[in-house]
Amino acid sequence: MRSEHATPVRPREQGTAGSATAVAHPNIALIKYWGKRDERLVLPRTDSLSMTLDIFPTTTRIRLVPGAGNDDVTFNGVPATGEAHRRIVAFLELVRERAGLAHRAVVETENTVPTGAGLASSASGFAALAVAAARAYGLDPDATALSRLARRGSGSASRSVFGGFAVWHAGTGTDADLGSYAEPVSVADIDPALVIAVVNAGPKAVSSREAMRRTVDTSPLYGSWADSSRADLAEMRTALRLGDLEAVGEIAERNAFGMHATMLAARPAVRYLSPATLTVLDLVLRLRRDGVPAYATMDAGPNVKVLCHRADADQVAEAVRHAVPDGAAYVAGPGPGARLLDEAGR
Ligand code: 2P0
Repeated sequence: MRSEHATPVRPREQGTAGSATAVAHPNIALIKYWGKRDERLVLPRTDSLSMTLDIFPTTTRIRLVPGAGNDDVTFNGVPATGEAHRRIVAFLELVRERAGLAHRAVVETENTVPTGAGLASSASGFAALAVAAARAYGLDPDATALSRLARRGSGSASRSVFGGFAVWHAGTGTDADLGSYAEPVSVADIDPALVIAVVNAGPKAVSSREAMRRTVDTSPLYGSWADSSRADLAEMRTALRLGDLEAVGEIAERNAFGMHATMLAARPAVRYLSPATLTVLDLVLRLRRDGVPAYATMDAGPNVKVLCHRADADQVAEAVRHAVPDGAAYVAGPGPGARLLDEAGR
């Protein structure tokens, strides 16, 4: 029998929308997040900075179902299972606890990333879920609180709450949870593009969560990278403020190479870079030698994202397709932050 004491969740029907739909876009970090200092709260060891994309949105619809015994979660119509399901349910538990509302939910997520594009959908996914679930459960967070909430689903999701460029503060002090959120970064008019070079559509051998953990625990290079990343962030902010795309690219490229170096030194090593990755990295060097400012960044997978001027993006994408005929290239510009959609999906 349920009693007031048995259930810490206080039913509060009023103020709930009951259902909501939200959209969010992926982001690519130019200063990487690699390593947590608190796994449960998803607190990173360093600040990171990213550009939200204008392609590959995730749309998430949530509907509360009073009386249901479980959360029903689907991705592109396919029921979620295993770790993916567990992470969504854990996130919804957090929202329910904050809302004082016990209702389970139906969560339907549509990802538009081409299958196997190797672009993490957890950033757009948890940003969209945070916005939709907060609304459906009657919470009323401001953008900072939404970013903190999205962070609990997946660290990089804290940045996808915002459009354009965003910095995610690691958070310090007595209440690091409160201090760890993303916020927009002011950027001069640089008209950037990221060409997403998909070289391998296979699933990754090691999840980024596990790879981060192993790197922090075993890589002798980790501490040096974390220190240099703090310096990179300061320089990156200046380069963005000045609108110096070449400097932005150089800093992003060295930060990403450094992150991969920490992984290669982990025990056992985590190596995401493949021969096709190196083909694109060689191409980026050739483009630069030919006078096209182009800079590479790579995440927890073999694909390469090439930062360049928007005016050069089609040429860069064409060069990628030529260099890796089995691959694909997509051009992205800075995209919008996460937002609620109305009933008509607008
Ligand atoms: C980033 N990555 O800054 C870094 C660079 C991958 C490489 O954020 O464990 O899916 O859910 O907090 O956010 C991927 O990690 O990890 C990531 P969790 P997440 O974009």
